[in-house]
Amino acid sequence: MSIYITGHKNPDTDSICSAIGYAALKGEGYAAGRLGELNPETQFVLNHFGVDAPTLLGNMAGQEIILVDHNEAAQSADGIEEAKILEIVDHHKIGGIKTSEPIMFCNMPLGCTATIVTMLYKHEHKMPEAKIAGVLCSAILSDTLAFRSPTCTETDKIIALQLAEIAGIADVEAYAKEMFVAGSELGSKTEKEILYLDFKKFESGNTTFGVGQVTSMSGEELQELKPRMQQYMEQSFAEHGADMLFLMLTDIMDESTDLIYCGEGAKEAVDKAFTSDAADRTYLKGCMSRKKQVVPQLTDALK
Ligand SMILES: [Mn+2]
Repeated sequence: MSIYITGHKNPDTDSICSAIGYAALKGEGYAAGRLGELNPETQFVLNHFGVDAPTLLGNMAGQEIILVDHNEAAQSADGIEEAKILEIVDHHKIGGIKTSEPIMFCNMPLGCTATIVTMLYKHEHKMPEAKIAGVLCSAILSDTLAFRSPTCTETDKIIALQLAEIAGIADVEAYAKEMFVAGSELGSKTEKEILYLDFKKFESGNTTFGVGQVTSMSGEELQELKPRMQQYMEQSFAEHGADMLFLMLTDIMDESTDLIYCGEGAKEAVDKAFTSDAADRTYLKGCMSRKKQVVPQLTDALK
């Protein structure tokens, strides 16, 4: 019987891929486990590299277990309090798990657990085989938003690029984009669901305005969405309870936002708020933050 290595419940790509990568390093007697269904992004990664999904684990009471990408009982397997934790490899805050004996506990403030797993390979003067390198690299790209997240360190980037080379990922940027597109489920959502994915209302003077934000790695996906959302916002305008509606279509790869809007006075507000040189005044290069780069400007313009 194998000792299972598992990430957290509601697993993300790092939780699944770090378990797979660490089980491959540990070798015979160890297997990767998971505590929930694979999300579409992770499914894409495993298909891409031809790697099997880890075993779905039940109650782990009385069993030996290794935790990756988490160290809190609330996020872990049912029965974890009665399980024997052998090791923990993680990059989160220390969350209160106690053990009765000393264990290998490797926690580092890096962007991804898969980075630490790769460091453990290096510690044994090894590197993962191609398909394992591929899933570990994918986890780093996922957790760091392809090196764009403020949590990403130089170490994450260096290791991801080393793994990419082993895995034969020629263009890391292009691969990350493909992975994020596969993982975003915008295609299956209604216009209303998309508008309310991340939507907040604000007030300035006597004007109530709503600003939604959709973030995507795919400029094409956003351009397809643009006319659909414009039409939906105009048709359903009355039901949103705002004088103006704005929707940020934020392209992570291009580091820009395309702003669509409707409501009386919205165009004037946009013209006043943003001094974009682009022919289309709603293309905002460098704009990715609603909180810092859109709401204060609109608030001022509407005063
Ligand atoms: Mn992680």
